[in-house]
Amino acid sequence: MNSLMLIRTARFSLAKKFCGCTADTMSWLHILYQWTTLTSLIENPFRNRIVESFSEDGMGNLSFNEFVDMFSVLSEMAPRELKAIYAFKIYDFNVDNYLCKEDLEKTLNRLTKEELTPEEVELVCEKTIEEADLDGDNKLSYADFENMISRAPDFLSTFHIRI
Ligand SMILES: [Ca+2]
Ligand SMILES: [Ca+2]
Repeated sequence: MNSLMLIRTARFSLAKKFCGCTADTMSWLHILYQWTTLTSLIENPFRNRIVESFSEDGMGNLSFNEFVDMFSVLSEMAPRELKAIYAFKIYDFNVDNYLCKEDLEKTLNRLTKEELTPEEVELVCEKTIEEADLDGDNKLSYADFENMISRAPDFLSTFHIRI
């Protein structure tokens, strides 16, 4: 099954989840209700960033298609590469297409629920950049990031929810 088919299957499963509604008949209220009951997303420390990253305006205002795309990428069936692309977008807090130390600090604080001291966070982020920065520009491009997560197979598990 290729990536596109996987996404389509995920969309189909999502549509079924919405009580068999089609996109035309589904009300926004209904979507919102379903959405708030998806506790796995609600509990995700990146929920705001996830929603922002999937919205064209970057503010978290999702069109229906963007909403469906979001759940397609979060589904367990989504290809790993697609998850990696969106994980990178989600961690890129200042939206400059690189993960700098500040982006990584924000990411780590959320992943660890702010249980680390600022010094520990700084140390981990410096180490991460040191190890993953292949071209030596002191920030992580998508290529650097992809190489980093290829060595950590569980890394993308934050981006799974059951649909
Ligand atoms: Ca950035
Ligand atoms: Ca780099």
